[in-house]
Amino acid sequence: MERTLVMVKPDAVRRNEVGEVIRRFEAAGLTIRALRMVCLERREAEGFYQVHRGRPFFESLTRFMSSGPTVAMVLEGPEAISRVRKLMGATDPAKAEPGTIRKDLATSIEQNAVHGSDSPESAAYEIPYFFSAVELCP
Ligand code: 3AN
Repeated sequence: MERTLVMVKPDAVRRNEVGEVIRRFEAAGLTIRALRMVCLERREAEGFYQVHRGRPFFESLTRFMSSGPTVAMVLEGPEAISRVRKLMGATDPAKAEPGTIRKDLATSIEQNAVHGSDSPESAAYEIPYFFSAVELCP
Protein backbone atom coordinates (compact mmCIF):
# COMPACT_ATOMS: atom_id res chain seq x y z
CA MET A 1 0.00 0.00 0.00
CA GLU A 2 1.18 3.49 -0.85
CA ARG A 3 -0.13 6.96 0.02
CA THR A 4 0.06 10.12 -2.04
CA LEU A 5 -0.92 13.76 -1.55
CA VAL A 6 -3.39 15.05 -4.12
CA MET A 7 -4.73 18.59 -4.51
CA VAL A 8 -7.59 19.88 -6.60
CA LYS A 9 -6.05 23.23 -7.58
CA PRO A 10 -7.86 26.61 -7.39
CA ASP A 11 -8.77 26.64 -11.12
CA ALA A 12 -10.70 23.36 -10.87
CA VAL A 13 -12.29 24.35 -7.55
CA ARG A 14 -13.55 27.59 -9.19
CA ARG A 15 -15.09 25.57 -12.03
CA ASN A 16 -16.93 23.25 -9.56
CA GLU A 17 -14.89 20.27 -10.68
CA VAL A 18 -13.92 18.96 -7.22
CA GLY A 19 -16.41 16.10 -7.41
CA GLU A 20 -15.37 15.15 -10.93
CA VAL A 21 -11.69 14.94 -9.96
CA ILE A 22 -12.41 12.87 -6.84
CA ARG A 23 -14.83 10.64 -8.78
CA ARG A 24 -12.09 9.69 -11.23
CA PHE A 25 -9.66 8.71 -8.47
CA GLU A 26 -12.30 6.70 -6.60
CA ALA A 27 -13.46 5.00 -9.82
CA ALA A 28 -9.85 3.90 -10.34
CA GLY A 29 -9.93 2.15 -6.97
CA LEU A 30 -7.98 4.67 -4.89
CA THR A 31 -9.23 5.17 -1.33
CA ILE A 32 -9.54 8.56 0.42
CA ARG A 33 -7.71 8.53 3.77
CA ALA A 34 -7.93 12.28 4.51
CA LEU A 35 -9.64 15.25 2.87
CA ARG A 36 -9.96 19.00 3.51
CA MET A 37 -10.37 22.37 1.83
CA VAL A 38 -7.61 24.89 2.50
CA CYS A 39 -6.91 28.48 1.43
CA LEU A 40 -3.13 28.63 1.16
CA GLU A 41 -1.34 31.81 2.14
CA ARG A 42 1.33 32.83 -0.35
CA ARG A 43 4.06 31.72 2.05
CA GLU A 44 2.39 28.33 2.53
CA ALA A 45 2.23 27.81 -1.26
CA GLU A 46 5.92 28.74 -1.45
CA GLY A 47 6.75 26.18 1.24
CA PHE A 48 4.77 23.48 -0.51
CA TYR A 49 6.57 24.12 -3.82
CA GLN A 50 9.99 24.79 -2.26
CA VAL A 51 11.70 22.42 -4.74
CA HIS A 52 10.69 24.81 -7.52
CA ARG A 53 12.07 27.94 -5.80
CA GLY A 54 14.24 29.78 -8.34
CA ARG A 55 12.35 28.43 -11.36
CA PRO A 56 10.97 31.11 -13.71
CA PHE A 57 7.38 30.04 -13.00
CA PHE A 58 7.73 29.94 -9.18
CA GLU A 59 6.25 33.38 -8.48
CA SER A 60 3.30 32.97 -10.81
CA LEU A 61 2.67 29.39 -9.62
CA THR A 62 2.59 30.35 -5.93
CA ARG A 63 0.35 33.36 -6.69
CA PHE A 64 -2.05 31.04 -8.51
CA MET A 65 -1.98 28.40 -5.77
CA SER A 66 -2.87 31.04 -3.16
CA SER A 67 -5.58 32.64 -5.33
CA GLY A 68 -8.47 30.59 -3.92
CA PRO A 69 -9.45 27.41 -2.12
CA THR A 70 -7.68 24.15 -2.82
CA VAL A 71 -8.93 20.68 -1.86
CA ALA A 72 -6.16 18.52 -0.41
CA MET A 73 -6.47 14.78 0.14
CA VAL A 74 -4.48 11.68 0.87
CA LEU A 75 -5.22 8.79 -1.48
CA GLU A 76 -4.15 5.24 -0.79
CA GLY A 77 -3.75 2.12 -2.90
CA PRO A 78 -1.15 -0.16 -4.46
CA GLU A 79 1.28 2.07 -6.40
CA ALA A 80 -0.91 5.07 -5.59
CA ILE A 81 1.78 7.61 -6.58
CA SER A 82 2.30 6.40 -10.15
CA ARG A 83 -1.37 5.56 -10.66
CA VAL A 84 -2.48 9.04 -9.62
CA ARG A 85 0.08 10.60 -11.95
CA LYS A 86 -1.13 8.47 -14.85
CA LEU A 87 -4.74 9.51 -14.16
CA MET A 88 -3.65 13.19 -13.99
CA GLY A 89 -1.74 13.17 -17.28
CA ALA A 90 1.25 15.29 -18.35
CA THR A 91 1.97 18.63 -16.64
CA ASP A 92 1.11 20.44 -19.89
CA PRO A 93 -2.53 19.58 -20.71
CA ALA A 94 -1.77 20.02 -24.42
CA LYS A 95 0.59 17.03 -24.12
CA ALA A 96 -1.62 14.96 -21.80
CA GLU A 97 -3.08 11.65 -22.97
CA PRO A 98 -6.77 11.57 -23.90
CA GLY A 99 -8.98 10.63 -20.97
CA THR A 100 -6.64 12.07 -18.33
CA ILE A 101 -7.82 14.69 -15.84
CA ARG A 102 -5.52 17.39 -17.22
CA LYS A 103 -6.46 16.69 -20.84
CA ASP A 104 -10.15 16.92 -20.00
CA LEU A 105 -10.18 19.71 -17.39
CA ALA A 106 -6.96 21.76 -17.33
CA THR A 107 -6.47 25.00 -19.25
CA SER A 108 -2.70 25.64 -19.09
CA ILE A 109 0.62 24.21 -17.89
CA GLU A 110 0.28 26.31 -14.74
CA GLN A 111 -3.45 26.08 -14.08
CA ASN A 112 -3.51 22.35 -14.55
CA ALA A 113 -6.35 21.36 -12.23
CA VAL A 114 -4.64 18.79 -10.05
CA HIS A 115 -1.47 17.97 -8.13
CA GLY A 116 -0.12 14.55 -7.17
CA SER A 117 3.13 13.71 -5.34
CA ASP A 118 5.84 12.68 -7.81
CA SER A 119 7.79 10.26 -5.55
CA PRO A 120 7.66 8.58 -2.12
CA GLU A 121 10.06 11.30 -0.88
CA SER A 122 7.70 14.04 -2.10
CA ALA A 123 4.70 12.29 -0.53
CA ALA A 124 6.58 12.07 2.79
CA TYR A 125 7.03 15.87 2.70
CA GLU A 126 3.64 16.79 1.27
CA ILE A 127 1.26 14.62 3.36
CA PRO A 128 2.28 16.09 6.75
CA TYR A 129 2.28 19.56 5.14
CA PHE A 130 -1.54 19.28 5.16
CA PHE A 131 -2.49 16.53 7.59
CA SER A 132 -1.48 15.63 11.13
CA ALA A 133 -1.26 12.00 12.24
CA VAL A 134 -4.70 12.09 13.90
CA GLU A 135 -6.33 13.35 10.68
CA LEU A 136 -5.14 10.34 8.71
CA CYS A 137 -7.52 7.43 8.98
CA PRO A 138 -5.62 4.16 9.54
P1 3AN B 1 3.69 18.10 -11.97
O1 3AN B 1 2.62 18.81 -11.17
O2 3AN B 1 3.15 17.51 -13.24
O3 3AN B 1 4.49 17.15 -11.14
P2 3AN B 1 5.97 19.89 -11.76
O4 3AN B 1 6.24 19.30 -10.42
O5 3AN B 1 7.08 19.92 -12.76
O6 3AN B 1 4.69 19.24 -12.46
O7 3AN B 1 5.52 21.40 -11.57
C1 3AN B 1 4.74 21.78 -10.46
C2 3AN B 1 3.69 22.73 -10.92
O8 3AN B 1 4.32 23.88 -11.44
C3 3AN B 1 2.82 22.20 -12.07
N1 3AN B 1 1.71 21.39 -11.61
C4 3AN B 1 2.38 23.48 -12.74
O9 3AN B 1 1.26 24.05 -12.06
C5 3AN B 1 3.58 24.39 -12.55
N2 3AN B 1 4.48 24.40 -13.73
C6 3AN B 1 5.36 23.43 -14.10
N3 3AN B 1 6.02 23.77 -15.21
C7 3AN B 1 5.58 25.00 -15.54
C8 3AN B 1 5.87 25.92 -16.59
N4 3AN B 1 6.77 25.65 -17.52
N5 3AN B 1 5.18 27.10 -16.62
C9 3AN B 1 4.26 27.41 -15.67
N6 3AN B 1 3.94 26.59 -14.65
C10 3AN B 1 4.58 25.40 -14.59
